[in-house]
Amino acid sequence: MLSRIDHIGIACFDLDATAELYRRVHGFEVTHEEVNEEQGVREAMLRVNGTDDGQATYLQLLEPVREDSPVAAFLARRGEGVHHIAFGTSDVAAAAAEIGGAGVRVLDESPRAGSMGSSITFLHPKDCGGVLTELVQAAGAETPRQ
Ligand code: CMX
Ligand code: CO
Repeated sequence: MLSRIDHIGIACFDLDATAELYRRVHGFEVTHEEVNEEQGVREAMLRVNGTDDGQATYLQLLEPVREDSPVAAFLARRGEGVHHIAFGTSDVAAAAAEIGGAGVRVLDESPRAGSMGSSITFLHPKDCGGVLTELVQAAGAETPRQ
């Protein structure tokens, strides 16, 4: 049901400086940038492998755009670093229902808008071994089961 790693989310204070670090040190380029007001972040996607067809794997750099956002709280508490891991699925609502049914807290009542037209939801880190976990249904190649 969770079939691949979609992205790893990394919290940072300065998106442009961190993107430059990943370009210089790792050789990864920013392939997409957007602001997600609902999540309170400016984000850059750095494609690690694959093509933008819904099957690629990315690093997602996250800079808060407001103080009352989850990433701002994380940075204040823990500083910069890995914030979440995101698994790809062909049906995020079904995956969330199944995982929620097993007693894991799903943090969204229904899927929300994620990067590049994807649908996303989050699982509570305290129910996932200390790892904030995101489920992603990419736009495009992955379509919901009928
Ligand atoms: N990873 C692991 N643990 C985390 C965490 C994270 N990213 N964020 C918080 N925690 C832990 C804290 O360390 C704390 O643990 P202790 O009580 O043992 O110290 C506990 O969770 C509560 O922390 P908090 O600072 O009080 O945070 P909240 O409970 O207010 O919020 C969470 C935590 C996960 C519910 C909230 O961050 C959330 O709803 N996240 C989902 C949305 C999100 O993160 N959006 C940004 C990314 C957008 C994108 O990927 O597109
Ligand atoms: Co993410």
